[in-house]
Amino acid sequence: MKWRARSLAVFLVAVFSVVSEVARADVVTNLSVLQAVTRDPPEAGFVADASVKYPMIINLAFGKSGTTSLTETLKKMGFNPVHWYIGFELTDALTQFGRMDLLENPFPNGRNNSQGYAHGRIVDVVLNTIKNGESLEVLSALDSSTENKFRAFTEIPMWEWPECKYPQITHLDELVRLNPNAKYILTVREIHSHVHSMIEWRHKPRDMGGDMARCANLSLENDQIMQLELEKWVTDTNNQLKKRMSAFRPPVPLLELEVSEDPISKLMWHVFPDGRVPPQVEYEMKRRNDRFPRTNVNQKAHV
Ligand SMILES: *[C@@H]1O[C@H](CO)[C@@H](O)[C@H](O)[C@H]1NC(C)=O
Ligand SMILES: *[C@@H]1O[C@H](CO)[C@@H](O)[C@H](O)[C@H]1NC(C)=O
Ligand SMILES: CC(=O)N[C@H]1CO[C@H](CO)[C@@H](O)[C@@H]1O
Repeated sequence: MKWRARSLAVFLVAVFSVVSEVARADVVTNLSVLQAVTRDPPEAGFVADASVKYPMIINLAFGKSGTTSLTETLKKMGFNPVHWYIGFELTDALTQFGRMDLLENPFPNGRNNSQGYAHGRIVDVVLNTIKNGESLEVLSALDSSTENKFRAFTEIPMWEWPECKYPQITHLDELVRLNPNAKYILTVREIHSHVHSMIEWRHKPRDMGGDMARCANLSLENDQIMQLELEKWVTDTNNQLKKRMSAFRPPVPLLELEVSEDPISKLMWHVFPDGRVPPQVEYEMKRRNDRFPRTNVNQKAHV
């Protein structure tokens, strides 16, 4: 906890210069009082600094793990995040600056829209950058107008059987190699409710649980069996992912984040380890009292 160490140091200097004759026992007493103050509010250790740039955040998790709460928060903080759907802003920017190639569907026999492009999924952009050996920073670098945009990727995988796309697992090595400065996170949720929520996600043309089970070669016999098999598959896959992340040399830090319980500051210490944050980040942490939004803001179908 660097920030606490820092406030301790500042306090000690103050105490010894102002009241140098103070007894050691007194310092200890007063230190504990001061620490109680600096811990509350929890974001007190962060310093707003307009010169701080937004690092890139990449979430390696599957959907329905709290990605909408995460997206809403990062949006307000100014990361201009991309959730699973790339939206008009990025589509327009890619078109305007001559990078329509990143919108192509790299999946053999993949479904295209009427213009011959993929369905506006960020997963295709991710796969295309990997194929080209490019960093996802290329999206921010399109033009000075996109400089501070598209700094977070909150949900990458897309299951649209027979298209099975989850590059954060299948192409993890390349993704990490091409994006060495990104801050990697894994949103997690209690596994039973996570998988249940995926299976409930049946809104044509998407069937998240069913398509995921097909892609992972699991049984589709009935929802109960699918639930159990998916729980095991998701658990195993995330465990393998964590093992692979810790095996990189130098190690690549991965933050597991439970948005229903963890404070926003847990994510922000990972993203801004020295505690200096863009002012909008500090403002949003305070405004939300350091909590991610808890209501399920994602009631609408992924269509
Ligand atoms: C979809 O478009 C890509 C190029 O973006 C092409 O290679 C592919 O064959 C097309 N798929 C179909 C089914 O037409
Ligand atoms: C499912 O089976 C296909 C065909 O054998 C294979 O290519 C694919 O990798 C399998 N998927 C998983 C997640 O194991
Ligand atoms: C330096 C300082 O503020 N010392 C105070 C620490 O707290 C005790 C009471 O707990 C005071 O008596 C000291 O003056």
